[in-house]
Amino acid sequence: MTIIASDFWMRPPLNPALCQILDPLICGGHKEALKVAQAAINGGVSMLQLRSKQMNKGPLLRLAQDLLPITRRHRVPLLMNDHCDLAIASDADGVHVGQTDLPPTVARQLVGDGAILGLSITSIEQVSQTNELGCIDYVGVGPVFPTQTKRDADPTIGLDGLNEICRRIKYPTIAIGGISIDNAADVMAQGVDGIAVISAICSLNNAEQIELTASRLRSAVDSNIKPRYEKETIGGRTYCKLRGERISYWRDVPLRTDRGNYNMVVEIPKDTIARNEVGL
Ligand code: 3NM
Repeated sequence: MTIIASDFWMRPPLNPALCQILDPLICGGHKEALKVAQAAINGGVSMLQLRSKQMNKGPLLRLAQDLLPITRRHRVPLLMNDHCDLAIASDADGVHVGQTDLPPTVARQLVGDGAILGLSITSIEQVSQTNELGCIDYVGVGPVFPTQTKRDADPTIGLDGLNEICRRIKYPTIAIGGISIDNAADVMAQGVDGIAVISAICSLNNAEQIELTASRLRSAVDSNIKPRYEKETIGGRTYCKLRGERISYWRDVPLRTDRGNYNMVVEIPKDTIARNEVGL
């Protein structure tokens, strides 16, 4: 891969397809974590999150600093789990916070507008207040299935819970918890934008296996992803559907922003859609 020098220092954009959460202790230490990260990226991991509940901040900072040349070279964003201070100190590309960490609004103030900010949500009850936040870039949703990796995980939401959250949340979604090559396609079928794994990759002990597993997971994501927004034309009007549900009118007005190009979608109240359908 050829990259130009200025790209090397630019923050890569969010690509939620396949998130590798790197737990250095599960990987076997600092050096092994670097090897796991390289092999996982070679296989198709599109974002990396550094997470350790046990390690001290000094060693975590050094690992983040050693990971950045690898992730930047491949234009894969590196996020810190929980710790805004480490994200800032290491110049990582963003931070992922949970429900008991700093509130997302405060995390955003700390890491700045250019950083990627993710938030974990664990139940349908958290959806409406999350939709009101203007400051996050994506949500991690789970645990979908039972997991051995997170001891204090909330109750599992299952595929049905995931499906309901995806239909109601307005942010890109990354499913997490017990995801492997065996269930990745079923998870994607619920309408998520990507998946996050720890043990499916970190527990493997050679680079070839890691690369192969990452590439299989990535294929499962790419071949099962559903379009987030779709157009539907009824009676001369074009509506915008979010994951199958009509939410607004569709306008083909391209918007160029520093986070990418979008089509403009005009939010309208649901009863207006209903009235239009019956010709009022
Ligand atoms: N967060 P594995 S589940 C870190 O539901 C984490 O928020 C979860 O590990 C959540 O892929 C989880 O090995 C552990 O199951 C995911």
